[in-house]
Amino acid sequence: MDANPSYAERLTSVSVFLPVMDETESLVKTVEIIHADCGDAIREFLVVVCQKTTPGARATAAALAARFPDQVKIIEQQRPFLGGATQDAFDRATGSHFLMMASDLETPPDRVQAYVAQGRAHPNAIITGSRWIKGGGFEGYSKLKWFLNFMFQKSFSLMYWTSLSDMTYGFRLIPTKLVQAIRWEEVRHPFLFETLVKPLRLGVEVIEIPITWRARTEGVSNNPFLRNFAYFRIGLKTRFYARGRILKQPEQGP
Ligand SMILES: Nc1nc2c(ncn2[C@@H]2O[C@H](COP(=O)(O)OP(=O)(O)O)[C@@H](O)[C@H]2O)c(=O)[nH]1
Ligand SMILES: [Mg+2]
Repeated sequence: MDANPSYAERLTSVSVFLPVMDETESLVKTVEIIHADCGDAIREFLVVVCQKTTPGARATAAALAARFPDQVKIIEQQRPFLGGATQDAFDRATGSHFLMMASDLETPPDRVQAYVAQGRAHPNAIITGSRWIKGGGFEGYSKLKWFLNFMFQKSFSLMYWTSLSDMTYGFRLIPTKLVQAIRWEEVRHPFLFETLVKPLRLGVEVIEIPITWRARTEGVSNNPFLRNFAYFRIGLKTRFYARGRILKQPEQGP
């Protein structure tokens, strides 16, 4: 495969993606913690709401936008589901890097400063959270999901011949130009996996940092259990894609 162009020479600013369905206190806490820990590095918080977002969550987002008018931007989602919400935010991001996370505290905001530090040291890489390496973990995850997740990670790390331990956790920092160059397909949760396997196929460096996942206490998941099996499709397809099918624009010849 050809060498990749550089997607970011430096980390200058971060666009933080916050999708919202039913989060209120969790959303406020997320923004407050990131703002206090590494506010200088944050260009914007892209708060994405959709038709199903509860009135309480919408009011909370509006109050945050009033409190942090220069940073909090509210986006009305056009494409469907979580993957669609992320893609809508990709189109609007102006920071050098894009931070994918959630607003339900299952992507702990007090770890964002670690992403920023790693991103500064490795601006052209993806920094991704791992629940499977030393220092990371699961709290309140179902035993069955834990086992299936482990098997899934092992199968795909073999298939992609990579030592990565967690390819499905949607807590990751990616150069914005990279996410804007890729042709995305999934609109539901498997999109979280797509944002890892497509860059991997392009040969982008991926660095893991340990994160402990803790089950949310506010609101409910929007990903029913059986939908987890849909993750296979994008993983299998992408494994055999050539570069030209992953990128939006064909690359210029030498
Ligand atoms: N705007 C928007 N946010 C969503 C959508 N689906 C999920 N989210 C949010 O994305 C985050 C992750 O989703 P969640 O349902 O917790 O999935 P899980 O953690 O994989 O079970 C949460 O903060 C949700 O509120 C969606 O269709 N639109
Ligand atoms: Mg969640």
